[in-house]
Amino acid sequence: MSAFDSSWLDETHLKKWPFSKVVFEESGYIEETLKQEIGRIGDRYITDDKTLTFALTDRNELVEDGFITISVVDGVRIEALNPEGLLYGYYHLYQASLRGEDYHFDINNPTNKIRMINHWDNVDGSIERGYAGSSIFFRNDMIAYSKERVEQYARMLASTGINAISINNVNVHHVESYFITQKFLNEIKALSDIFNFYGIKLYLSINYASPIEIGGSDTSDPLDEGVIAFWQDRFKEIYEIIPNFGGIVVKADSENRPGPHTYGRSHSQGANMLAAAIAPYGGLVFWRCFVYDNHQDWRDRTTDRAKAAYDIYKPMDGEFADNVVLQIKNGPMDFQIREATSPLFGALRQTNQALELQITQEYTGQQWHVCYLAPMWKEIFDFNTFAEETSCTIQESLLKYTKSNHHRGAVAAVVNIGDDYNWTGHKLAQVNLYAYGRLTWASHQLSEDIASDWVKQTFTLPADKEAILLDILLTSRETYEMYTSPLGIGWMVKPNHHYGPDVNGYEYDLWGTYHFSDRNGLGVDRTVATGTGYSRQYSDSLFEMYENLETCPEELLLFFHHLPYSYQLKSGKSIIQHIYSTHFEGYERVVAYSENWKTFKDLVPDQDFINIQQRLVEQLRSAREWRDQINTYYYRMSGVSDEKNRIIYP
Ligand code: GCV
Repeated sequence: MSAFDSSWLDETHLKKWPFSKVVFEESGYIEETLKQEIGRIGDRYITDDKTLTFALTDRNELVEDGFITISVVDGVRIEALNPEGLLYGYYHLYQASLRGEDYHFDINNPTNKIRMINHWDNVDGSIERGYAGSSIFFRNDMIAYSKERVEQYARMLASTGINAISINNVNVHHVESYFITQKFLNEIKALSDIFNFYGIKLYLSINYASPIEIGGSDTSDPLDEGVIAFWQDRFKEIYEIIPNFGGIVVKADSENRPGPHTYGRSHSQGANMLAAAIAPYGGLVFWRCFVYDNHQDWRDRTTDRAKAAYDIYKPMDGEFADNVVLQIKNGPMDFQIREATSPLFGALRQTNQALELQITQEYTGQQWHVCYLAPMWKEIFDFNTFAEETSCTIQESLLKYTKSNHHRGAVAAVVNIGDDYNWTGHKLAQVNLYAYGRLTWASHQLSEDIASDWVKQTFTLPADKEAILLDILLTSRETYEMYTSPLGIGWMVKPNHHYGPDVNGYEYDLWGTYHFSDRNGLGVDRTVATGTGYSRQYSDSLFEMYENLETCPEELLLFFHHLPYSYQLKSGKSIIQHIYSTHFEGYERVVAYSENWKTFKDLVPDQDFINIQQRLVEQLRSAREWRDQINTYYYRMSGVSDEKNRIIYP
């Protein structure tokens, strides 16, 4: 048996596979991949003597990577514009077979062109914000991996439509700075080949200060000729070794990382220099917008971290080169369980942009808590930015407001896998990786359907148990939100590692993540009228909605307003009562999850049963801690008792 599980692709779950014959009319390089994939199924599961045909086509109803499945007399034809499309078509059919579903004969085009995974893996084998063991690529300052494992990973990604991967942390330390040199490039090429086999392009995160760190220069000024020559040389060599290298991901001037600001240069100057050097090879520069002052003074109520990215990048709209993609986190703070969406979406009109999501559960329970993230991601994709006062969702803005059509639609996410047997630490966290791929392909799919597909492909359960598991997944995000920080205020986590409650952990720190609780109330006033003015970064209708207490969505009330504990919510409850009730109820929900899971014994493999059970024990312990610390803190602050007299420790 392998040291890792075969995830949602396990062929032993096959309910039917009617194809005894496969015909490749024309399928390009992917023919080898398809043969290998079909070879895994072998003859064991064949139920009929139908033919599966693969053919490249020039149908104009298809876009790149899209596919069409057609019912024909002797079986099924899959057609696509490009080889990768055939692979996606195959996985579509194969996964339907795993679920025992009838094939839908339809056209399936992806919405986004670049569907990317970002690793935060370090070459010593550790993973920044990783909760599922060590890196599957690196160990002891070397590239070291199991080929079988990386192949299985590439399959998993390709089966959901992922077509791009960056393999190292955006915080690029000393040894990793050499990834772009002969020292590592041949080994990286071998990794790249594994991913290419599944239609996935490899990218690297680079150190902006590489000319100094590894090039013997005394500057990384983007306008310096030596610096320009350094990068030209690097890209020349990279592309000689890895001809279809995807490009680079850059974290610059962010959380103490070096960047163009050091030299008084703008981010467009910094990014465009790299873009010019990589352009001859068709490479892309993913430039992250997670830039803010991380040396704030809590005494100063005018500086607002949430405002930083818009203040920096909006004035540069239109200045970035055609092959630069600005990578923007979904919210203006940092992957909280609830925060507003970044005002850059809809505001940038002439800039290629990518939405950045976080699959790894840094602030959402670190893969000890079950937290199905698809419902949150759907809200983000579907969020109406009201750009130009017309309806325009974030997903639409990714397609509409670009500099170059070539890169229309890009989404990236920080992945949640490591070398744990089940990839994600918590077996149920696999669903987040699966759902990310599915939503990045087409965000109109329902969270329920995606979760249900994952459950069906992963376990074999009777209908009533399937419904229970689905209910756990679908309510889990709300549950987590209930027992952690209230009404969009976020944070309140223990500093540095970000796990577990610590109401004031960051309150007097320099990271700009405050809640300003006092004896009267709590929340961050981001209004124009009396606060930091952040609300003005949105289009007019959103600005008015957030600015105004009556129309501000309640789940974000404390993200935008500082309010008294007595403030009455639409439910009729005061804020303080809402805090108490959600914390008690959230905890009770976890009690129910644990009780329900006990009934899954013998219905799922022992290893999975025990894994999930142990995680639920920890989730329960942690949820209790959250409940009691938050409730006690606000009881002490406000002096108000719980209306229902539940236990709050004084
Ligand atoms: C890779 C947050 C995380 C950091 C991460 C950073 C980023 O601050 O806590 O670990 O660094 O985001 O996205 O660059």
